[in-house]
Amino acid sequence: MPRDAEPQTVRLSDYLPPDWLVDTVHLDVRLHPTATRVIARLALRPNPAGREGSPIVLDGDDLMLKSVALDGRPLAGTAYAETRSSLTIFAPPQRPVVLEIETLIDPSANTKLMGLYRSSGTYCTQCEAEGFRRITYFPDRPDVLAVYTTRIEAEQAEAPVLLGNGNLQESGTVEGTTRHYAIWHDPWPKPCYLFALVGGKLDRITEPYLTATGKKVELGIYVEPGKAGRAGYAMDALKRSMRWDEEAFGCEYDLDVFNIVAVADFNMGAMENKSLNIFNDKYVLASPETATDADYAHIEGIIAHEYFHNWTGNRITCRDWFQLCLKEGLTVFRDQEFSSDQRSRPVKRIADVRLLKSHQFAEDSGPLAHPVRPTAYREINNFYTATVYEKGAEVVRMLKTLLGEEGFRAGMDLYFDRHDGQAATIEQFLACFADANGADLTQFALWYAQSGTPELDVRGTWDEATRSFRLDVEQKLPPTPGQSDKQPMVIPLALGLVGPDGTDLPLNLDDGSNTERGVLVVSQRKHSFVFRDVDVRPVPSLNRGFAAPVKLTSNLSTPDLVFLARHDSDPFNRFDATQSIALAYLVAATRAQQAGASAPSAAPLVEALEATLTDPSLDPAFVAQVLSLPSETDIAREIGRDVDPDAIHAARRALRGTLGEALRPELETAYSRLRPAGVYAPDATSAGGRALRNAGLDLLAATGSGADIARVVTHFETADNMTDRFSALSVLAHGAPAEREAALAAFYERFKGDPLVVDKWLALQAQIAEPGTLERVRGLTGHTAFAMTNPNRVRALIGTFSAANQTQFHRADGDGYRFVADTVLALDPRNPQLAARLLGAFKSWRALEIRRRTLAETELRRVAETSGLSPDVADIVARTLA
Ligand code: B3K
Ligand code: ZN
Repeated sequence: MPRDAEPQTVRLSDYLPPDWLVDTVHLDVRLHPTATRVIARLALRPNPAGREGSPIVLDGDDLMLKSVALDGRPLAGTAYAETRSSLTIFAPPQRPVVLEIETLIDPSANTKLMGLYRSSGTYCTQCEAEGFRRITYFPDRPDVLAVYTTRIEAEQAEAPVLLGNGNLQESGTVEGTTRHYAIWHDPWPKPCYLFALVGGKLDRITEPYLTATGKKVELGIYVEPGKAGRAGYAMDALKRSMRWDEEAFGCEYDLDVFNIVAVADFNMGAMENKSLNIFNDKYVLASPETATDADYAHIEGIIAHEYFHNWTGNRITCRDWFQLCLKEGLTVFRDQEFSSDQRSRPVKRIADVRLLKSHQFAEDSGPLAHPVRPTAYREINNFYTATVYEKGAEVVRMLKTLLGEEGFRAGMDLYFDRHDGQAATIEQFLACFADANGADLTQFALWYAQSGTPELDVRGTWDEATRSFRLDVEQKLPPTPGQSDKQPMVIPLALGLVGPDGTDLPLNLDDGSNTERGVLVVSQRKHSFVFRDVDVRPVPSLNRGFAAPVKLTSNLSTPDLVFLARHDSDPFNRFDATQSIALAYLVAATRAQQAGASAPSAAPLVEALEATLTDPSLDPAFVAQVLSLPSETDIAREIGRDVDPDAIHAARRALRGTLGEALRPELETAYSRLRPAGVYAPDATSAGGRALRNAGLDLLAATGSGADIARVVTHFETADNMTDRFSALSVLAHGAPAEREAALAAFYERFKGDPLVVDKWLALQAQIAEPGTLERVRGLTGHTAFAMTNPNRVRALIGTFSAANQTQFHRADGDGYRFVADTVLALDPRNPQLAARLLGAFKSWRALEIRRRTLAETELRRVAETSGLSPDVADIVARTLA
């Protein structure tokens, strides 16, 4: 078969509409472990908007072509051509035609987990972004929308459950055989990336759901046999998501069934296939004994996210993959809002901003930085990034901040009205908000085009004589790969002026305007605002709620920050004030550590934390967040260059001990006060109590005192839920070498039959900040609990080591880099997506001190020079080194 040229860079500017459209797809899939037969009948017609007289060009990958027929007649060999990645029908009649293609595929040999594959024997599919071409030849692009009918056939014994998209039309046995079939029909036109099928031996739970207008939907969650008892929380989250979308966005479900299938082998979290979501079982299965509060929260968020795609992604999809944020950023925003409404809004915002900073800010300040809407890609799977998802969500949030609640909802309503059934673009999305509000969003659109985190410097001065307060604001847009010169952005600066008694002063601008909702709009490089009638010196509370995803600097003093930590009416900024004090302290302490000098005084931080811990009005979940210090990567990012991870770790560790000692009475009081009554419940209030107790336990143990460690051991041994048990185990693993091994062994013994819990055990060991960890991790790759073939195991052990163990991944001898590079190369031939993700751990290598930087570069070059790399890994390594 002719080879294709090297994969080309795909550019947004080259977009052309498809030459042929597909109206209907009839698939007949006869499942077989190694030789699944797929017969596809495609009703095609020339696209009036396409190029006249075009051949029919279909994508394909790893398919064995058996036959092609056009309008019922087999095609002569000269009428078509097959390459490894395409099937071209030359000179088709320029009118509607029916193309019938028969192919064979081998699901058991599919280790990429894209297309049709098997997970613990269950047949399942993953088609986004370009996996459908591994099932049959097809125009595999999101702007080709078709109505699908799928007949699935399998051995009854092997796959008693057969699921497809849409509603079940017919099912039965195949006469004279041991096989059976099911026919599913999905009336909603969809792109092929939303196609799915499942066949296997699965248990299920079902529940009815009544939509807002009274339509009955049968909800089903399918899991591996014996695990149905752990699917209840996911079902509950699904029902709450469906109700919320009706109430918050007027979005109602549109079919008779909605199914979720949980599988153990999955490259990502979950997938929003129309009416047949397929999930990594990690985000479905939960019980108090096996799942932490954080697991419950993730399950709730991801169930919601995939469900919300039904409207933002499925009913309105993307014109091309450059528009990925159109569905992902928007749907992340929607799931964040859902969780905020279900739980505590401030605590959810804090958690989201922590994630944004640790993942997206890090990406945006390194070689992999790219705009929310990229303009070119070599491998689209490498663009399912924190920038597209998390920053994409922030951009939608800013739209809401700028337009207000009602204006935002009007824009969303118009978007659903105008584009239902279409494959849309960011321009079309923004036009809905502009049109619904009479707003000009031209400059705002730069958020989709310019990469990098904007820096906002804000200087406030109070003038007693004129009773005015002046804010001088300057935005800076640091250069990022391919973008050296940038234009000023529209930045919503949400703020308050906090008076000495802690209440907000009125915001009257000197031009007579009143700032609506406390939001200033910064649109120039330099911008000044003057507030009048300010009788007392205020402390400005800036970027409230983290309304803009920027790096803010200001002339606030440490006492100002301590004041805000005590008094700000905006809970996010109360948290953020303490974090800023802690971050400044940790940067100074790291430098002192490197210089062999003594650590600075932690008194202001202790004061802010004490005030938080002793304020009875505060939610324990919030207090726990305030107590949790900036991470080692946060500190590294703040330092910016010549980073020494060992010094950072030492400074942070020492501070934890200092805080444990200084806050001992308050922490001990919180620990006893929040002792749970009753049985475990995963709700946000109960989880908040546990979070604060466990944060206290951790800080107290950081003092190293025997009594504190003994308390942790008791906590571990008497825990009746995974949250407490695993928190205690973490404290022991990180801070109590003498107790560590026995606790780890006891934990493994108890949970060795449960792969998802064993993942926690693997991940925890990979995080230990000690020189022996690399050997431990290498050893664990040979443990019976580990498998290089399962993405969850690889991410738990090696992903955690590279992304969450700063001192050991960045070992000064380079062995950490070597190990991860070796693993990437070993994984790449099997599962390129997983390998490329792992390689992402090198993204901040240029910020390291010279010795580590050199060692990291050596390993990256070794990867780059390896022949036969997948496009996935080749692309990441090339951009990381560029
Ligand atoms: N849309 C999928 C992600 C697909 C990733 C393909 N590499 C899950 C989600 O974002 O909902
Ligand atoms: Zn998504």
